[in-house]
Amino acid sequence: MENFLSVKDVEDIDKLIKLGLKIKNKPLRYKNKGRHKTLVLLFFNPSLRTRLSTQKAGLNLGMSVISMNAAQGWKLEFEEGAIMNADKAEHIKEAAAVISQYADIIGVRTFPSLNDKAKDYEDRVIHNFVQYASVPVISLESAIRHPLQSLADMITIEEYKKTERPKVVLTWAPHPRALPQAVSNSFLEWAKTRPFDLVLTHPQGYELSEQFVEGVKIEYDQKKAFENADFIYAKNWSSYNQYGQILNPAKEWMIDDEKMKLTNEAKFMHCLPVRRNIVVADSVINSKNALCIQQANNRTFAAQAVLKQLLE
Ligand code: SN0
Repeated sequence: MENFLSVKDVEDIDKLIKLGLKIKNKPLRYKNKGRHKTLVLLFFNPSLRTRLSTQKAGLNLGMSVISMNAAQGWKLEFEEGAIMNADKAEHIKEAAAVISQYADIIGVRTFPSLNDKAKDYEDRVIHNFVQYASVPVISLESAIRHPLQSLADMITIEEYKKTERPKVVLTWAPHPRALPQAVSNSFLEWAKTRPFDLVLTHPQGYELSEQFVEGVKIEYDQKKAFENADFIYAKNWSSYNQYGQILNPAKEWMIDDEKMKLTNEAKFMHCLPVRRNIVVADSVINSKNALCIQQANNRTFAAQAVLKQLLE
């Protein structure tokens, strides 16, 4: 693996999931793998789980970890040929090259603008880091993907599945703010490669980008989608076609007990942070079938599996 930006960077997905589970079983198994190596994590946007779990993953491998809130420093210029006479103090070309002098691996977290679809879907911040850094780059969530979250989700499903081919449903859920499509895009991209009966359900107007939904079964009736499901993965996203907008609040799409009763005693999954009683009813997220905390725990082992492969 050269960089970790999406599932496409992974040579053997099954092997990476198994490695995550092996590490979970004994987190300090490779505790000297990263000795005298430095992991630099740059956050252009806030993070709780990604920051702490990736930091812990690096520490479990013996790495030194430096985290930086990049949004608080000066602004970086990404435009080729820019005349830099405004507020941007440094070009990505120098910044990525300089950080590479201190880091053996660079992690980058960035969110989309949700205004300019073409720019967001170019995923320029992360791709520019790859282009101008001289060390491997790992996505800590980019404008359009969140691969470490998805790997943790695949590890979690592997742990809790009761059949060889579980029915896995990604359902849109309501939210008061316009959110990125990154978690959902990535979830589909990873889930498609797994032996799942995969179903996507959302209200009309919340269709995701064709590059992520290609080959995925879409069911507009949420209740029908839930029938016999083994895993319900809930996530809000703003519209892709009417880019970044909340078209229809669709409050009736909240996940509640009545809908969960239609499933095959499904496990409930969410990447967190979650708005209780908007996205999901207390009774569902408080139940023994909710896996959110286990998902968050698996973030460490997902990051550790990826860092181990990058170190090699
Ligand atoms: C982010 C998102 O991409 O949807 C991070 C997910 C890992 N979610 C939020 O920012 C939620 C913020 C809120 O106000 O609830």
